[in-house]
Amino acid sequence: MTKTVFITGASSGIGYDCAVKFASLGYRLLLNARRKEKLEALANELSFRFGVQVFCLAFDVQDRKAVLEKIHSLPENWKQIDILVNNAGLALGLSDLHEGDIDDWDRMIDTNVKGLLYVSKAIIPGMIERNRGHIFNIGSIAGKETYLKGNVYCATKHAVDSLTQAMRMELLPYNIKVSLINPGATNTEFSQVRFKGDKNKADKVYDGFEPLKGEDIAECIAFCAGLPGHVNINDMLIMPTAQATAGLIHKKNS
Ligand code: NDP
Ligand code: 8X3
Repeated sequence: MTKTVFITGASSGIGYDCAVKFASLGYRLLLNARRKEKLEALANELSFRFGVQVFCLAFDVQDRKAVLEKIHSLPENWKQIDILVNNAGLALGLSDLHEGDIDDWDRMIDTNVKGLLYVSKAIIPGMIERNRGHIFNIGSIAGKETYLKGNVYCATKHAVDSLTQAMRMELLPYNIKVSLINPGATNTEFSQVRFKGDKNKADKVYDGFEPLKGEDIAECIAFCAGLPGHVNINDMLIMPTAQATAGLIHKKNS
């Protein structure tokens, strides 16, 4: 039977490229993000290119009521989710804690941690019932290391690491795989969001070296998803060749 993958944050970047990759492999797609028009454009493109079924679920993962209502009211033939990619997330700002914007902290915590929890809570019971499933949580190098001025964003990604370990232990009796995927610098809309639309600042992040692309991460996730039933990748750290640690990037002309 055709497998169904649910991807949060599919309107851009890593989530978008995961949607393309899974569609190319013949999966049915449930796509989430807030920007409905972007999701719909992607859905049309993928069903046209790959002949796959796509269902769009536009909601904000921070909105607990919307998450539970939208997922619980999925049509019967879309309820069996085989793979969940918990990808929606963001960084806002880059500053010392004492100079940080509390609204930015709330949005990062509400999206990266609470959003991931709400979506997981809505989807895991079905996986338990069916005694199968695979959950991918998108962590980060920022969840393995803490870097200067990254305080709250790094804390949210450390929380994703911890929650992934918790899920893996709890879901062990139910044959559910749980994988943590940790990208290093990946050129998406991430830095534009972090710097609130300042394209110059965002572009500088990726100047002078070759960052990862969303497709690189999608490729790794698809590899993990395609392994035999008895094999799970618990934790994958994927870095640009030019990046050794969160803060150490070898840049030309620097
Ligand atoms: P993008 O900004 O390109 O994509 C983020 C996606 O998340 C968008 O589709 C956005 O859609 C969605 N999103 C954000 N907030 C919400 C929300 N509240 N509800 C639903 N969807 C939301 O960035 P990336 O692709 O780079 O980021 C994807 C994940 O990868 C994030 O968790 C990020 O932390 C992580 N990551 C990124 C790295 C990088 O260097 N880029 C490195 C390591 C990890 P919309 O705005 O339409 O809602
Ligand atoms: C995104 C990577 O290092 O810019 O998680 O925080 S980093």
